[in-house]
Amino acid sequence: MSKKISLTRYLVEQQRVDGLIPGQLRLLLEVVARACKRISFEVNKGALGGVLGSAGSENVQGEVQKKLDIIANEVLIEANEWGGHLAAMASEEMEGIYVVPNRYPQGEYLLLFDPLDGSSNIDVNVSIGTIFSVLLKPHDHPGVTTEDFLQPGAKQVAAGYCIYGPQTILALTVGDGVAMFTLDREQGSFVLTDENVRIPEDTKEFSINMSNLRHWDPSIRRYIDECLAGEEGPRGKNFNMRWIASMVADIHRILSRGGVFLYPWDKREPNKPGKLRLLYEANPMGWLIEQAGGAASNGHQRILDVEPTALHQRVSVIMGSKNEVDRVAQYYAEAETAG
Ligand code: P6P
Repeated sequence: MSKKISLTRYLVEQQRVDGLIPGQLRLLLEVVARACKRISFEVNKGALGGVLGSAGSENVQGEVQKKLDIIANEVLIEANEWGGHLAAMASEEMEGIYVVPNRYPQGEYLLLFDPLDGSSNIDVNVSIGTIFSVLLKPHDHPGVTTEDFLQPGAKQVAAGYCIYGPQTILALTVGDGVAMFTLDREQGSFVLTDENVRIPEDTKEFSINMSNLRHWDPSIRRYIDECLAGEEGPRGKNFNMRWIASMVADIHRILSRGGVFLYPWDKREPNKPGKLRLLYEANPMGWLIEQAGGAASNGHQRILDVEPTALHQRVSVIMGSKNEVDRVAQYYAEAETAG
């Protein structure tokens, strides 16, 4: 029977070995994991816990909030505000930043999260998840402001997600590859189940919402049409398609077996670069994908190099198997050259 390595032991050993995880960051990650465990238990109650359905309110994005959106957000705030490792938090569910109250010690980290991604799937029992990103607060001034959060994804010091599916699995990177931990419900702890996640550079599986086809940029249309043309077409191979409408679930599949995920700009909202949020969806997922050997682009540049200008700004997302992401970027470049 192989020895079970808990998340705590993994983080302690990573801290001891390579110093990538200072004590305060290790504490923060353990608190986030405990909050995700609590969210998992709430999600699993479903109708029995009275947690399904709409909360009768809208979030800053103008989206109807589900009861579990609000529960998950509150769990993360309450779990993280007293520990002394954070200066402030930002959430998809809150318009402004949440500064740690004065009654608690202030730390040096900033925590950003989408507390429950894929909310439209909650009421139909399809996988959903929590996405989180950790930044260091700039040290050049006292206090903390919204501008402190506006750092490119390349500045993250930790990123991960917790997927609430048939298993509850935490995926994590601190810049030394991607590790995955499965929740052992009998012990109530996360156990290391994959410590070297790798994405194949090639794939035969793409992930996009096909109902938006008529709205896409021509470069996206060209890429998908070639996938659909199969082995008779220019790609010379047949493709499969998956779309779960939960970014966490689609990205988890890609980290587990390869693939390419696309949520590109489309002409339904021409003034918005895309649907997904840069700071607490695309950046953490983009770093995980890169750390597993994949690529993450907005079609024109590396997602982690995008300079943020607003807390809830959106971005076009193409991420997964490197050769497919590069091909889409090549099509955008060819279109720009052709003018
Ligand atoms: P659509 C969930 O609402 C989300 O933000 C992502 O998790 C998911 O990939 C996407 O939106 C689904 O969008 O337009 O297919 O419903």
